[in-house]
Amino acid sequence: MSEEAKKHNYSADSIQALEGMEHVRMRPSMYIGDVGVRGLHHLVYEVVDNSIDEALAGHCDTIKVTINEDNSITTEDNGRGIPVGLHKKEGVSALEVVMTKIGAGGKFDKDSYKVSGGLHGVGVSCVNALSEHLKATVYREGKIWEQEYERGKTLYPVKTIGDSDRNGTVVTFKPDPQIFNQTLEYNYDTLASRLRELAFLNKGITVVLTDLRHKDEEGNVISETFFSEEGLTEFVKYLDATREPLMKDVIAFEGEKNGIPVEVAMIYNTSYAENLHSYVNNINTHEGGTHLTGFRRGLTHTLKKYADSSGLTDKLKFDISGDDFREGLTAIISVKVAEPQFEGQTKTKLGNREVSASVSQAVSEMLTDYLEEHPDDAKTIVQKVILAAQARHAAQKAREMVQRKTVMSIGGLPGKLSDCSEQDPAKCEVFLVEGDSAGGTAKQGRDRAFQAILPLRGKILNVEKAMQHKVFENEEIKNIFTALGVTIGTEEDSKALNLSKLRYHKIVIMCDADIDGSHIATLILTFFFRYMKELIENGHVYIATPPLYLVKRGAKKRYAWTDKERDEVVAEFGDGSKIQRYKGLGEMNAEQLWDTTMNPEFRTMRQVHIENGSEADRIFSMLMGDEVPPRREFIEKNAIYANIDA
Ligand code: 0RA
Repeated sequence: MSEEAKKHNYSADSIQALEGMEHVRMRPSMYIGDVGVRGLHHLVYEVVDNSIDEALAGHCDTIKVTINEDNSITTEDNGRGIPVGLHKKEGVSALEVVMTKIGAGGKFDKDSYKVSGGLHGVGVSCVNALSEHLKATVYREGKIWEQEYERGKTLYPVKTIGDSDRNGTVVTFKPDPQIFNQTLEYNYDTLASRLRELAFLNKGITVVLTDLRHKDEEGNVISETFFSEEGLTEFVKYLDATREPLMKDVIAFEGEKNGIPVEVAMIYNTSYAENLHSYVNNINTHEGGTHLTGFRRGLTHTLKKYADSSGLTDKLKFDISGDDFREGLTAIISVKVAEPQFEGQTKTKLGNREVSASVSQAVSEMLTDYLEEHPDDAKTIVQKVILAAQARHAAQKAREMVQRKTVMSIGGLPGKLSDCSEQDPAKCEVFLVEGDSAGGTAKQGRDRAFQAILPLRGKILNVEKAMQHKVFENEEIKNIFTALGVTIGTEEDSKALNLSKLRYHKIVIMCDADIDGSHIATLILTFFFRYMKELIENGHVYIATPPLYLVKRGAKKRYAWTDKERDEVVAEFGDGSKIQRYKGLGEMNAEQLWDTTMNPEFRTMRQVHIENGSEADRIFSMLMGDEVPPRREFIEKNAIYANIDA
């Protein structure tokens, strides 16, 4: 308690509440992760999670989220409504307690576990503390109740503003610019993919997202409704929409095992990628944990037993490894845990030991039944697993080759790499440049002290469609591995990257600013996403943004990155302006490339990060898979989906 507080003899609890709210404002990232784009969006998830809780308790079936014109957010649900009666201990309305007391968590009774939860499950009071203004409207007990706040401070006691026979909670909040200093603008797609994910994870709930900031081309309001009747089964189908399934049905399980609610859905497809997405209390556990271990164990066990008893593996001369059972597998594991222990770097790894057995049992049960009832599918899976095992043996050899080359560092670097002289990786950058000619320009233009250039020949291998050993045998890919100094774990079941010898902390993809260029950038990104995900997760991957135009008039010249910028420059320079459109990096000379794209003082680079793992997986499979039309449309619409300027 502060001295000031003691002097005024406030009640201990109200001081704690105040200090709690103030603490959130002083250390916001402790509560919402960061004060950038992520934290901003996290506020929405925090409120929505409370509505999801109401839905899971059986009191709510519709949640509406609206991005208002001024980038404030309104969420609305038809749950019971936040209680408004007198909170005995605090002496004020329960609504006020929920909104202004950190750790009140919304629910007062501890008997039901908090099933959903944001990054840290901190409650709406935290959103309130970080909003310059918030209004809570509660429909309950035949009346409409209201209270408003500024930066978490109550503006007036809870009042009634009318009668109503409905139930529910409406919260409108405007994030505080004093806290969110990076951006206050909500990204529709970011919210849409999280809300879609929530609808899949919690079937039967209707979630509506509306954007009132602008209209679409036809003048209609932008709005999407997410609703899933089948839950995870549908989620798997959605993720695999552009992959070719190996079986007709999604294999699914839903039930309780040792008191832990477990839901699993999976399907095999013809690809070589493993796509496991796991959730605990609706939180994506990027780093996995005991539920994922349980899934793997159950899967390997059951399939191994089946394969052995089927006789199909009798002639196999080598062991089948865990990985082989997961090639071409897309699966979602969702569990609900009363007191989840989150571990790991980003606190997204489930630590609760007991969960492993529950999931493993659920998977064994579900798979055993399925294999018995679908002998044809069972045979297809086993054959696929055998093929994977054979390919893995070939890949292992190829991988060892890459490894050996990486280990011998002297003379081991690829001949095409123009290395920098600096030795400290934290200060070094490497540009992956499309084509030898642009590579030449970049080599001349760079600052050789800390910038290295690795030219790549034309289109690099599409790893989405290639088997692992082909990937490791590919010259360009081998060059990337050796140039970066990255190796892959050789231990069974671990394809973990070893980044300790990473030679550059900034890896910059530099391609032409046209459709072909973005296709190549996407191929490289796909490779990083599937084979070096940790590089992206650790923020090492960037995309260079070369300008599209050079506008000249007399001695004046200026670069433009968009059509709008170009028009503005032309307007400023006036009649007689000459516009040069850069069709590729090759059209720039070394000095221009340095000035616009490589010089850290003036360039803008986009740092690549994975916003939503399952959505990223779906997009890469769509972009790089067999179906051409959705890919073309996407590339034309988005050029490259990376964000955040760096
Ligand atoms: C505290 C207790 C109860 C519900 C809620 C809070 C609640 C919070 C939010 C936030 C958004 N929508 C919400 N809906 C409900 C339990 C209510 C009861 O026991 O009647």
